[in-house]
Amino acid sequence: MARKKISLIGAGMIGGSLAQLAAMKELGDVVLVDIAEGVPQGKSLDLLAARPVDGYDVNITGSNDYEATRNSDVIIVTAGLPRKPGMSRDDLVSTNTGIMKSIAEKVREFSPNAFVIVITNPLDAMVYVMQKVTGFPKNRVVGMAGVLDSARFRTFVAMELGISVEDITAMVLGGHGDDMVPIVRYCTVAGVPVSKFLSAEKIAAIVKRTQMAGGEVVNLLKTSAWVSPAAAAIEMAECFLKDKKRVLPCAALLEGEYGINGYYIGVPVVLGAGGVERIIELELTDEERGMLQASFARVKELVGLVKL
Ligand code: A3D
Repeated sequence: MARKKISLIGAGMIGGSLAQLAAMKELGDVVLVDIAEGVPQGKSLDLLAARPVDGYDVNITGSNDYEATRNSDVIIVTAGLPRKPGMSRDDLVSTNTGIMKSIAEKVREFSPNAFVIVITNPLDAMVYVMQKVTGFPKNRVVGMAGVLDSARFRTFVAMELGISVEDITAMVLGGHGDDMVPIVRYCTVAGVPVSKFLSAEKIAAIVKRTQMAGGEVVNLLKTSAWVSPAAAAIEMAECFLKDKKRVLPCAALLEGEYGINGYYIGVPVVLGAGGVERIIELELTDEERGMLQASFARVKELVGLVKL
């Protein structure tokens, strides 16, 4: 069986971590593409030299040319500018729209059958641009945010309780902004609602920290997180490549679900070989629905700034 091909557009901090994870998990051959000359080539050479030590047999190529990505099975896009301290995700819209548009044209030309995962911020707008410009069916273009936001929620609950992160499940919906919607009712500790373990005040504090977690890292590191976003996107790629059919919160194009039409926003989806195979419509309380609508209003505003 021929190896799968995973192309990473953007060989910066997240791109490098994606390459390492994809190679170590032997998901397929890895191609790193970036406009910065030498960077994708240098990162791939570094990773190639780790193979004998870590023991994995995939090819890793770095290039400034999209020819190297031809016929990719999976494309993960991180190209763009990261957020700097004090910079909102909105500031990034116009610059990253231009970048995303040029990449989408190359993706359509070189890998017309690929499953595309977008990470570049502002996420809900950038994944929208990718789908519009490629014209790919909605099941093949998805945004990574909810897996990371939920992982952050799970991390903070686990830290508070001193219980394994593996036993905490969480579901963060909505746009990837400070008004994202962690659904507390669906957060469990080995299947038991988290409200049986933590006070309402503690939970509220964890919700707030989750919503601001991206900014917390930016303030500390002066740039955005890269290890956890990469891990989250690789989990999504793995679902597609291995047809796992896992239920993960992802930015998916809604066509009436949750009362939203024609926009990408974070919702639970089934991810398998068909990409986004199904969108799961959870029953929400009035309060949760209100939070989702508020988050959607922000997404709509961001997408309104997109000029294609
Ligand atoms: P960074 O290390 O700057 O890497 C971005 C790379 O993109 C750089 O190497 C650039 O040279 C490259 N690039 C710029 N323009 C192009 C182009 N036209 N074609 C190809 N490559 C190009 O950033 P990063 O890896 O830390 O972050 C990447 C993106 O992910 C940013 O937009 C972040 O805001 C975003 N991000 C999203 C999340 C989510 O949860 C959605 C989390 C963390 C970061």
